Amino acid sequence: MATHREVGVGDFVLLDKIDLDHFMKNLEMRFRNGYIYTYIGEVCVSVNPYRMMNIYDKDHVHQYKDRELFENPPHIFAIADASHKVMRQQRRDTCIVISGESGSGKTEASKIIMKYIAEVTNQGGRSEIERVKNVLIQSNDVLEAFGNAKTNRNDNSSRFGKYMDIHFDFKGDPIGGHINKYLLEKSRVIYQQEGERNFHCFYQLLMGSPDELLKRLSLTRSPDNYFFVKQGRSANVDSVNDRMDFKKVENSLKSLQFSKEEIDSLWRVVGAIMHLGNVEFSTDEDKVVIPDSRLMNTIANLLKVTREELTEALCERVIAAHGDVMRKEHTKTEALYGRDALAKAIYDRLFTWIVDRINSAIAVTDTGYNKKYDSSLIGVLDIYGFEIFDNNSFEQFCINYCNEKLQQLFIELVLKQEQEEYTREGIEWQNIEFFNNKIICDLVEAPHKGIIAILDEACLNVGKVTDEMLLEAMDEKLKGHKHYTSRQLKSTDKDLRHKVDFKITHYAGNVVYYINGFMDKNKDSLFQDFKRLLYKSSDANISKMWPEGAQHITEVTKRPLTAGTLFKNSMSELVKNLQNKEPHYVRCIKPNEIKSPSNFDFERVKHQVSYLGLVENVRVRRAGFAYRQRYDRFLKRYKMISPSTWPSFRNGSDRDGTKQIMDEYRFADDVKYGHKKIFIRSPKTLFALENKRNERMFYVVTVIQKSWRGYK
Ligand code: AD9
Ligand code: MG
Repeated sequence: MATHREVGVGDFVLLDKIDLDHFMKNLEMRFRNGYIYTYIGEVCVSVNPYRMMNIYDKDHVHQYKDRELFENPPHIFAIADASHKVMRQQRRDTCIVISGESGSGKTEASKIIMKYIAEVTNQGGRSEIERVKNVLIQSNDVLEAFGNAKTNRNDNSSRFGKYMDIHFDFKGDPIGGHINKYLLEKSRVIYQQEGERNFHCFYQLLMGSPDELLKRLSLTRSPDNYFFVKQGRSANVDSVNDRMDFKKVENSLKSLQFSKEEIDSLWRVVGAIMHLGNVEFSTDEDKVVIPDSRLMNTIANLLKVTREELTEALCERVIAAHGDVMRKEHTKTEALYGRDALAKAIYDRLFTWIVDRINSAIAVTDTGYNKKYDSSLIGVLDIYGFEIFDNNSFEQFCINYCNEKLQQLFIELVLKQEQEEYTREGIEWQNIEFFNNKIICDLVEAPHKGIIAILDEACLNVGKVTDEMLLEAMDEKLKGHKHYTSRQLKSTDKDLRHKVDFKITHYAGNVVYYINGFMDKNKDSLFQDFKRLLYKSSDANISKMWPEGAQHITEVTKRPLTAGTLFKNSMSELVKNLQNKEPHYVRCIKPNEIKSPSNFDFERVKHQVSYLGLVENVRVRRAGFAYRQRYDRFLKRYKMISPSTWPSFRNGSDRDGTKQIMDEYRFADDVKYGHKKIFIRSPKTLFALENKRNERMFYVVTVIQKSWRGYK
């Protein structure tokens, strides 16, 4: 058994001294002794253990079910339970925001939360609820197969953002849900850095599918034969079992009510993409041609389009000018660009289609028990973590911006609002300084002069604006911004290697972005020809993925929003959505870069603790108060511990009743009385109150039992 010292404190608020040093000592001691969770009040700090922990079984579920946070050692189950309890008892929508850098354990945390919720619900064993629970859990396998990949940070890195609402009926049982996905990193379909892989599904298909399916898709088992999946030169990953995962995904697809035809379409699209990567172009009398017509046959068969039309769409485009329709042949570069854009787009549409299909399997129906209008929900946010690679492009820019937004939300909800509450309640308060990253969010998203706006403007003139010109425009508008540097502005900066690098000082560290490709990825355009081609596919599922292909070439389309602006809008919607719910936080920390269960890289962890603002979080909690509650609720819970308030308090307001209890127990020094709420400084006081309440409950139950016995 570990002694108290080895365990450290389970809530950082209880530290003797609050500074980075003491925080780190406590965190390290707990990690080294196998305690991966620690609270800051109601925030759960989690350190990735990089090993299987024996703390998620049924006994643990039982231990945490319907308990208060402080009644048990810190655990993510307690956060899930708190969220479920608020939702069930107060009928309020709640959310659990999981944040932390890439590989810190967010996705695992979200799965543990879902597993807990599945374990504690449906005690009545209703079959429809059981189905919903299975579907919610199995959707993970499918989403991870198509949306996760091995990166140099994490063998199972989420390459899309996921926000999942789980709806509950009045009994607190899950009746359905909805998944929102954010920006899939589709550039991975055509390119992977050294040491990385394409999305898992490609390797699962190659390694795990039966011979018969592989033959139908004209594929061979070896990833080395396919350009789109071999570039990272790391198809085999120790921690990943593609063969088994393929079976898991197939089972899950069936449970999610994908029909046989749909599953068939899905793998055909994945196969077609791999073949597409092998398409080469050559020139014949200045005309771009595809020498390998067998390959074209294969792809056309898989996508159920004609070989002629597929070849045409890859080698030329149809343009409409002044009402005339003309054909224009591609150059070889354009053809290659088109091929890659097509592969990315097909995959992206496939992923969207999969999410839509899952959503229809888990949709809350408006019949019988499952009435949407009286359901409440828990939202679980698991998004890609902050990341820095050797080469950072538009995707990292979006991912890191997303993490800035979440950090901003944390500051707003946990630090700022907390301070504002003290002011509102008339409680004396000393301000705590913390770094507010709003300035970085503005750098990216401000209208007209934020990076996304400047990029959008450049994209209006794609082809005319060069990378250098774009960077000049950025330098012009962002000159003097503390968090922005470019080579032009500061040629001595050793981080900036290329002429077209720029650097953002993010809340979590410096990231150098290579601007090459930003405009292209932001504009995200695809030749119309491809859209029409796929819309005409005789495969109804594929055709459905391309509705705009129905449009005639001469129909004028509005300029679509850019990828950057769409992402910015979706982030702003996400934040608004989360703000309307009672938030619960899990802050994940990555202990080391080598995926080791025993290595605690002190400096790396310290860096994360600093940028996450965790010490400030403790200060706000402690300089403030560990617990606050409305007087009416407080009295309802604790009135049984004093004869003057039990069974009801008649000598004044709820505030007077609360004061009566606290005075009686000599807790007055640890308490402040706000306008509507009581504020208790130390969790120890709360423990004492809870203990009294438990004693009293025990006494009451014993008396009742005795009286029953007498009755018999
Ligand atoms: V990313 O931003 O999507 O790249 P995450 O999601 O933060 O990242 P993930 O949950 O995928 O990280 O965790 C990375 C790996 O750490 C997992 O694949 C597990 O091998 C390991 N891990 C994380 N949390 C736990 C845990 N609670 N127990 C055991 C864990 N292993
Ligand atoms: Mg993840």
